[in-house]
Amino acid sequence: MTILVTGGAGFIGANFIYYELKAHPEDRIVCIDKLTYAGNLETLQEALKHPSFRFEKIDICDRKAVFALFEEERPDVVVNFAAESHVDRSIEDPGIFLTTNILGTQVLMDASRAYPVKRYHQVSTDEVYGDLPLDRPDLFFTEETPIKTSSPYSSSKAGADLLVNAYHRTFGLPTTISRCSNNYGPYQFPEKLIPLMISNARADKPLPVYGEGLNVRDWLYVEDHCRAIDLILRKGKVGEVYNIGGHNEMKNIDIVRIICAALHKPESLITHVTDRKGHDMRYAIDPTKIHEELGWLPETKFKDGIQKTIVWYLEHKDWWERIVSGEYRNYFEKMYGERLQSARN
Ligand code: TDX
Repeated sequence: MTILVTGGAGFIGANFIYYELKAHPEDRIVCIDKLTYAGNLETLQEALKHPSFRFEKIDICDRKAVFALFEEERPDVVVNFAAESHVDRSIEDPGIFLTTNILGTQVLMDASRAYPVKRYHQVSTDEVYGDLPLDRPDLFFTEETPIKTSSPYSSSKAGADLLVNAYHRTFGLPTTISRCSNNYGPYQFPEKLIPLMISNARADKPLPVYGEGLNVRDWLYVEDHCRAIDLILRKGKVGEVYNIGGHNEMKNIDIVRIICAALHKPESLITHVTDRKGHDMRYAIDPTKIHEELGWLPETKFKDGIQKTIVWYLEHKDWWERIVSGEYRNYFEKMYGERLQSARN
């Protein structure tokens, strides 16, 4: 079958492409990506050598280009990873989040109706459920937890999810949605917590921890997420939502300490900076449904996954050093310049 992967030059999309090429070499993968700051064609270098892989630089909001590609390729399955995904950027400038994440999803689903697909899968996030209090470790997000977003980013993802459900109910589009907890692993853009801390620690730069660093995230190795999506595509029930998470809750500050220790860097690099506006306290996924219905369980333990990730970043310095220059350097200055300045005073 032909799988159309959108946003495949980004972190999770690229990992998914490599997973599929290996697990299902009989399938054809067509990838479209706008190649924004977060999408790097270098990431797909190996995939581009593969005879059953095709890449096109297309923005999911470009209706004409998307429809032309559907006309040509007639994909059986669409997996939509394409999204603006960084919460801090959405606080600075919400507009592009609404355009890409909601209207882009609409374009893809319109094309999936015009050239009928067997499945349209929307890659969503646990952030659509809002956050949980730190003093209620018994609470988890289930698929029935009400949508209650905090940031422009999570609101845009929730908007897209609602639209996906509407297209299923109104037009009978065969949809599924997955909502995963925080991912980490190779090819993650170094604006996100783990790669940012690795690249800064390597360069003996301050490690900017928002507030006290007590916020909790539920970390999952990206390959486990890819395997879950693959299972949903092949065995999941149409019209359903599946939560994905590995019961691996950790405080931000503990993650940063682990990275310092692994890189033999002093904890004195840790710098507490102004907190994120509307900062979610805790995310925690209940993955019972995907476990019971599809037999999914995470395979990589955090202690192994974080080691693998650190080694990957050390061995792929060229990949992220090129990124941590140019546009990203300006971004870093804008987002952290004042925060670090006020932490020093
Ligand atoms: O410099 C930092 N300092 C810091 O303390 C950064 C970048 C982050 N943080 C904190 C904020 C969060 O509590 O670390 C935690 C993780 O931050 P991010 O890596 O930005 O991820 P998060 O905000 O949790 O959102 C992520 O998970 C859900 C992804 O970015 C989303 O795209 C995904 O949907």
